[in-house]
Amino acid sequence: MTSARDSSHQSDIGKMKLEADGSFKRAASAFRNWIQKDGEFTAEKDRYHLYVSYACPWATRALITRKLKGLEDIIPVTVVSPHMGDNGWPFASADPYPGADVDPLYNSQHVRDLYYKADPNYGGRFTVPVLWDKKKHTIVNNESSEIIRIFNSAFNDMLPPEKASVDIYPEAHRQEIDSINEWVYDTVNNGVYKAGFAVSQEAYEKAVYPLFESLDRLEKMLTGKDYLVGNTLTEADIRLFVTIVRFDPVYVGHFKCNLRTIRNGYPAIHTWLKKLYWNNDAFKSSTNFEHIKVHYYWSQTKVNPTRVIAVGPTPDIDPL
Ligand SMILES: N[C@@H](CCC(=O)N[C@@H](CS)C(=O)NCC(=O)O)C(=O)O
Repeated sequence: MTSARDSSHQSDIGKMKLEADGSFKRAASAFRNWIQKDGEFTAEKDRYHLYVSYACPWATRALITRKLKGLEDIIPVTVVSPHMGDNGWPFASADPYPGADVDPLYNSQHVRDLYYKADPNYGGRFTVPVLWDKKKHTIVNNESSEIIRIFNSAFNDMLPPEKASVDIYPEAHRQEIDSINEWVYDTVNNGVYKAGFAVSQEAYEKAVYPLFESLDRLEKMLTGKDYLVGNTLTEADIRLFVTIVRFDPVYVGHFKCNLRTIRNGYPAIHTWLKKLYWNNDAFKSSTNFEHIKVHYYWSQTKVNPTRVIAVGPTPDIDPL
């Protein structure tokens, strides 16, 4: 169905449109359904499937939340190869990379095949994560910020009490979480991409200085604290973790975010990062440094045309 179609403008990051001033603007996700009682998509076992890349910070939000909530048996996961090329993200059948899986549902060769199955006229980008419905053969949602909120509550009736009660978006802290998410998304999560994808000095500097101002602000917030909000693990931590764990291995070099490193410049953020990673398996098991490094340095040929993968830093993350 998809082989004859030229979708390279939708999947080749090098053909991604930039703004007139050389800056990068991320497009909105297209599938935004919710899993809920009496809705089109209800909570069921053996109905949903999650497609991710270990390389992708947005997908890793979903992986971490799935583990924290104990959803492993309810929502199986499939991992793509980190070699995102001209046809987008490949499954292991198209690129047998260690740690990548074949698509167990349709034997798709690339993630774009799933998008076309969901909508033959789809015209957007073929991004991960994808939360898939096996019953309707379509995408429920491809926006990670919503997928993690779905995971947080939609399946609670089917979970044991100790997992149902895990709440990464507690009512009492919602306002604070939302307001942190807003500037962390703009200047940190997406800020590193804006710095890295900029093709003008001005666009780069407009991203990189606010990024480090936000890291300075986060450093103050995390001094003497294990979590960003209250005294509890929330989605604000999850959303920040996925960027910070990639920072020294990839963003410092590849995206030119090199005013400071986390390990040498931000002691409180560094301690927070190491505690989450080493003390909580949901974070460690969702982080694959090899997929991360290979993906960025290999796939983003506009930024790194030689595809040479930087070997450092060693270790990828310091011990506690
Ligand atoms: N807003 C989306 C963004 C997801 C996203 O951009 N994923 C990247 C990987 S890090 C991707 O799949 N890009 C493929 C492409 O743009 O062609 C989310 O948070 O779920």
